[in-house]
Amino acid sequence: MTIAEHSGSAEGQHAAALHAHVTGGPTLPQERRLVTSIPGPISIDLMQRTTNAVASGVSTTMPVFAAAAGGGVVVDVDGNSLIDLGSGIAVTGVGNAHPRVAQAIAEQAALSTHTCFMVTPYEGYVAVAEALNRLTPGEHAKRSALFNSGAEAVENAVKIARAHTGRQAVVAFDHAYHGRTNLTMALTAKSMPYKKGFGPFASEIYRAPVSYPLRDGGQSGPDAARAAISRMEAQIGTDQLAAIVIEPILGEGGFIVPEPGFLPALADWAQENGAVFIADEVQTGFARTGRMFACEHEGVVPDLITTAKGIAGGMPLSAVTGRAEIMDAVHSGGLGGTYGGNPVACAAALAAIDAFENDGLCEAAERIGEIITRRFGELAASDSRIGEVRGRGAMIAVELVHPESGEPDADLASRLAASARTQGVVVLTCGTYGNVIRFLPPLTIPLELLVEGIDIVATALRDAPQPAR
Ligand code: PLZ
Repeated sequence: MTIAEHSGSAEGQHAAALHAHVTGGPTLPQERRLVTSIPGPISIDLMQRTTNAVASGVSTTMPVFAAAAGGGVVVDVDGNSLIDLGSGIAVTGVGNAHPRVAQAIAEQAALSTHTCFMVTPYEGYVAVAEALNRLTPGEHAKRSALFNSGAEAVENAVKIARAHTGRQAVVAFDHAYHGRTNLTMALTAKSMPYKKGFGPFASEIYRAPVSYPLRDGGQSGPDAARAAISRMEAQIGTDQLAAIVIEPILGEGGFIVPEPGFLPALADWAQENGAVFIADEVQTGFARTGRMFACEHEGVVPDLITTAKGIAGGMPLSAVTGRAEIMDAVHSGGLGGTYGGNPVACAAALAAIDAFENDGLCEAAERIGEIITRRFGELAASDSRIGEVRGRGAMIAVELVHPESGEPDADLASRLAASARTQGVVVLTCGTYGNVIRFLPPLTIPLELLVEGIDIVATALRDAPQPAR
């Protein structure tokens, strides 16, 4: 039996995926196909094993086990092919198991899986650093250091900023998300589920208000920045401030796009006062917003930029990149970690970065954004449960509200997401109030599949019972 003939079964899908990896040839059939109910019987069995074996604090969005993924689909162990509108939380921008990434991983894994850059270094790490120094905003001299996760990158950016400034205080914003480690929990704004019961948190972290156009009474960007700055001046004192950490679009907090002028005003103020401006582009980076980095939409040049997620096509890798004089302020041996910049992850990153630069993925992100924004923008005109459609490129959110009050409607968001998921669409929610549906498709998703996926979400919204008046 050929792979094509066999492709109805889970084994066949798996074989087809492996075949694609080895040959760089055809990817999985780009279709939504349900052959069982969701979840199917094999997933249900695996979920039972999960309950017995995996700590219950680790939850899953969908009780559906993946067997293979690529282009715009995730194929589950029961042979269902789901439309992927989440990219494993904004990671597989180049597409899951991208053939060139998979090939680079296989080739590097056959040569060496690990030596530790701090023991016997290897070229791949240096090449990733060079690529990041070249691609990130600003023409100044830069250095990079590599780590494993987004949280680890943010922690290290804070360490570097403190070493450089000799100051301790760090400001993060309302609705921020920076990770789950102790320092990054302190930076993260939302208590449930990230912080509850896990304190005490790292000290010398302060919070400032952010520009949230839907919910801050229509403040302009510069006005919102002035409010944040006066908070920082009053509560910290500018000579105590080591760094400002901000996501150019606040991701987990609800894809909040600050009003124009907010980010540049903060960056200018930080520079005038000797504080390090850190852009956390873990979620927004690598073509996701239609530019290589989201800061570029407003011409903001951060002192330090943290990256992860999209950087390596799904391999765990993260980085801090920034001004040479800030990065080099740390004493020798002050930064590192056993696995940081693992050679297999670096090989994956070099292949992924090549795809970001040469496969038209920024343009793809813009097209994706136009399609989603148009679809939900039209709906919003006649459905007052849509408070706002916002975002940039392939990072678009629909914030759902109670029409009368404008209050967040988290229940509607979770019902919509649940309905779409049982129909074979992987869709995520987010937001401080849990009332935001977010779209983060792989940038390689075929557009027909994207349209089919968002139609299912839009129809679920149309069919969701309106609240009693
Ligand atoms: N900074 C801006 O978006 C990770 C979190 C999912 P890690 N966002 C997804 C979850 O529930 O854990 C993220 C981010 C921004 C930092 C991080 C942290 O990146 O790789 O998850 O540590």
